[in-house]
Amino acid sequence: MTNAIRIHRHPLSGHCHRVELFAALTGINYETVDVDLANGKHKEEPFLSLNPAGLVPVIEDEAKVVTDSNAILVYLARTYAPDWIPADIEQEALVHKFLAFAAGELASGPCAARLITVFGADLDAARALAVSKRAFTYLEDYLEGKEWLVGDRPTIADVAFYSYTAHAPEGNVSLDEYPNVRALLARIEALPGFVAMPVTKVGLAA
Ligand SMILES: N[C@@H](CCC(=O)N[C@@H](CS)C(=O)NCC(=O)O)C(=O)O
Repeated sequence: MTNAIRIHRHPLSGHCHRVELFAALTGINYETVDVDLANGKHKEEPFLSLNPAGLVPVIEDEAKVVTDSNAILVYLARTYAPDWIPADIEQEALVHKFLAFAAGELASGPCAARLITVFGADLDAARALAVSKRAFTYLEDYLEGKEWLVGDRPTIADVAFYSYTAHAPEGNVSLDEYPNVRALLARIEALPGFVAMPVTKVGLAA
């Protein structure tokens, strides 16, 4: 890597934050480029040439363009921080399971709940809260006796878990009943290089 990686993002997007967090934790040289989602800049050129899906985050690493937050985590880890994906195949499979969990349950649970309170999205709040409860109940049980989601050190699974979980209260999702989940958040926040996403004072975070 010679030049800084460019992370095209929105500063209040958890999908974008997980990419920035990973770059910060691993010492990858990066700069952020804010995309004006409110004025639709992600649905027009030149952004659509980077990502025809019209979604942030996107990274540019020299001539390489990578889209989708979890795909970006895999790309950055494989290229610059291989310790963050386990070499053991069963453990790697578990990492992919938790990336899918972040793209599934966490996206339709706490992420959706927060889209309603932070951005006024027209989504089903009751469903988002129910999905969140199922997701965090599962994680709470899974994390019993564990320090990290996979193996004995942080991986990209923990990074993908972090942003929408930490900011769940903004979407009226309480983490009070999930001490193991909160302990994992605290472990991630204690890692060298950790960067936070700004808190929006809405929901239970008001
Ligand atoms: N699967 C994608 C989802 C990304 C995503 O939903 N990005 C949101 C911001 S959090 C976005 O760009 N929304 C703009 C829109 O839907 O028009 C990823 O993981 O990167």
